[in-house]
Order: sequence, then C-alpha cells, then structure tokens
Amino acid sequence: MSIPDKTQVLIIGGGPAGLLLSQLLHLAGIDTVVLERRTRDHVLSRIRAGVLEQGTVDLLHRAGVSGRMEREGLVHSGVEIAFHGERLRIDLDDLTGGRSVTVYGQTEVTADLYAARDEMNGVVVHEAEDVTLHDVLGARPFATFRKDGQTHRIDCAFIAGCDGFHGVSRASIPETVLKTYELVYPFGWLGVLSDVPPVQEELIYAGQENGFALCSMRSLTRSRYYIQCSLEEKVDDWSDDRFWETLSGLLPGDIADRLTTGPSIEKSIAPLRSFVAEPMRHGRLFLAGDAAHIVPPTGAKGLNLAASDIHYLSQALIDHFTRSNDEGLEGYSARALARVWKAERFSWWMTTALHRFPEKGAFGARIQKAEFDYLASSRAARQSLAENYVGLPF
Ligand code: FAS
Ligand code: PHB
Repeated sequence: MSIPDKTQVLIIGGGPAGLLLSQLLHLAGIDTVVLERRTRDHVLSRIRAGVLEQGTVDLLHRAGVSGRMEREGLVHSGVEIAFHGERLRIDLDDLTGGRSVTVYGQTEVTADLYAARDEMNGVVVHEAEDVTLHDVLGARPFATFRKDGQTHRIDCAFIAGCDGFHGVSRASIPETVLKTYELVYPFGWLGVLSDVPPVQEELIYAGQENGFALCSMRSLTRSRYYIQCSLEEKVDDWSDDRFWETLSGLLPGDIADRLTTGPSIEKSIAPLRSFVAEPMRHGRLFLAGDAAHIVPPTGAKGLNLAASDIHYLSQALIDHFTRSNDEGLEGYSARALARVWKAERFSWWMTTALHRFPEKGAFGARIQKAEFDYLASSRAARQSLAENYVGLPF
C-alpha cells in the first residue's frame, strides 16, 4: 500500500470509532487515513461489546454497513433483571414507545466496517508504530510513525484520536489542559464465549448474594456469559467447568437448570472503571470513543458512546469542509460530554445496583434491595432504566 503524505482528517485507531468516522467522512467526500497500531487480525480477534442502541443501528445504516447486521442481528424488545432470586422483565418496547436494542457483536461491526473501507479503497495503515502527534495547536497538524522500518509523516487539517483508553491521542494533551474523572471498581468481569444456545431469548442481568452474572449472546447458537470476579483472578486459573459451575451458582435456579454448557472459544477478564477526560478537543485534535471515556460494561454503553461521539464529530467535520461552518467543531466537546456523562451515570448505577460490594456492608445491601423493589413497583423507575438502556437521543 502506498502511504500518502497528506490527508484532510488523520484518524488514529482502527477500532469501531476510527473506522466509522473514516467511513462517514468518505461518504461525504472527505479524505481520511487511519493509522492502526495492531494487525487487522488482532483487532478482529477482540471480543467486546454485544448490544447496539437504536441510534447506533441507525448510524451504521447511514454509513452503509448495516446489511449483515440487519440480516443477522437479534432485535430485543426486552431485558431481564434478576435480583436475589426475584426476576423482572423490563419491557423496552412498551416503556420507550417502540424502541429496542440489537444484539450484534462489536467484532462483527468492526469486520463490516473494515469490509466497507476495503470496498471504497479506504486507507488503513496497520502496524503503524510509534505514532506521534505534532502541532495539534497549529493550523497544519501532522503525525509521524514507523511502518516496516520506514518513518512516515502525514500532514492533515484535523486529527481524530480514536485510539482507545491506552492510545497516544489523549496522552498528547498536556495534563495542565486535561481534567480527568475516574472511579475504579473493586472487581472485574470474567467473560466466556461458547457455541451453545443462549439460556434465554433476552439478556439477563443477575445480581445475587454472591455476585453478578450476565447472560448475553451473539446469535441463537453462540452465547456470551460474564461473571463478577476479583481483580486478583487470572484467566488461566479458570477451567471451563469452574466457570460454568460458578455461573450456575449466580443465576436463579430455574435459569441455571436450563443452562447449556460447552467448551469456551474465548475467555478473558476485563477490569471495570468509569473514566472521563475533558475536554474532548485540543486545538485540531478531537478525541472520540474510549480515547475519551470508559464505562463499566454493565450498561452496554461503551461502543454506543463511541458511535454518538462519531455522529457529532463526523457532522462537525462535514460542516467544516463542505459549508465552512465550524459551529459543530466548536461545540463538539460540550455536546459529546453531555451525552457521555448521562451514560456514565447509567452505567455506574447499573453496576452499583447489581454487583456484590462487601465493603458497603449491610446498609449497602439493603439499598440494592430497595433499588430492585423500586424498579419492581414503579413504572417510572422501569421507564428510566428502559430509556437509558435503548439509548438516550444522540
Ligand atoms: P477501541 O479500543 O476499540 O479501538 C482503539 C484502536 O486504537 C485499537 O484497535 C488499538 O489497537 C488502536 N490504538 C491504540 N493505541 C494506538 C496508537 N498509539 N496508534 C495507533 N493505533 C492505536 N463495551 C460494551 O458496551 N460492552 C462490553 O462488554 C465491553 N467489553 C469490553 C472489554 C474490553 C476488554 C474492553 C477493552 C472494552 C470493552 N467494551 C465493552 C468497550 C468497548 O466496546 C469500547 O467501548 C469500544 O471498543 C470503543 O471503541 P473505540 O473507541 O474504537 O476503541
Ligand atoms: C455482551 O454481549 O458482550 C454484553 C451485553 C450487554 C452488556 C455487556 C456486554 O451490558
């Protein structure tokens, strides 16, 4: 591949945020280059999010990458919350006036985006090493990087930092400028992917005396399960049998009785944190997705927040290049953060309501019971959960 020495928008990171931005800008006739540190196989080997908000589904449709999702994605009009043996279905359709979520793995979304980029001859440079951003406060920012031992420079008008939590983009903003907010949870999620039918048609978020479990899926023949685990756990210490036994003990009896177990095809532990970096802009550098914020996956918001950031940023860049209007760019950080913080709140609430926090003692446990009882007894409480779960408006 020949690597250009200039482009209009340079995108750091070839995950869902970076690829979606590249695709949307390309459709508007704006030139981009994506610099991705890892190989495509590595990016596509990651198993992450599973639930797409309606807004994300609509945006993927606008990006022209929704064909397979519309064929293979599972539209869910409800989700179940189980708490200490009691079960409550949240009727998303009824409570939100017909909105739903679509179960379709982030891996598939990313694969569909890569396929579309290839089809439109999009420039994605894999194994781009030591990406370094320069002159982001000037009118002509640029990045340098190494590829196959050669040093390259790409000049651009704007840089989109879509390089995730450990990327170089947020790290390129001086600490004197950036304000960060963080809450690290005292546990992680041990996740397993297995080619077994899901235990139930809809997702189940289960908070029990001894911990939290999530029953999710990728299709009607491929399940995704998570259990709360301590941060000291090592994935190698978890045989499949140990995982299935622990999961079973975290589910209501009749659900556990229906559990189909099988060999894991992926097993990983993810830490849980809430994190926001402000502002999401520094000169001509714009942060989007995990580069700017992280949510605990309990609310299924991580990937969906990346989508809403890209919705705002792509529109702002299109307005700049096609209408010489910079209102969107000027307002991008405040607009994105307004939605980010509402998703941070919801993800924090779902996590604190359903996970085991021994350090919070008996009072904390009673508050969790009160949260569930309030949900069970109040349509307004269920409506609040439902409108956040399907996704607040972009
Ligand atoms: P990503 O991290 O997906 O992509 C960033 C890309 O930038 C990566 O491909 C990386 O290789 C690249 N990059 C990094 N540094 C670079 C550099 N210096 N130069 C060039 N490229 C660089 N969300 C949910 O909703 N549900 C879940 O269950 C869930 N589980 C998760 C599990 C894990 C282990 C992680 C890390 C995240 C999980 N998430 C989940 C959140 C996840 O889905 C993110 O929200 C989503 O990947 C965000 O997409 P991006 O912002 O594109 O960041
Ligand atoms: C998943 O299927 O990976 C998934 C679903 C819902 C969540 C988190 C993860 O809240």
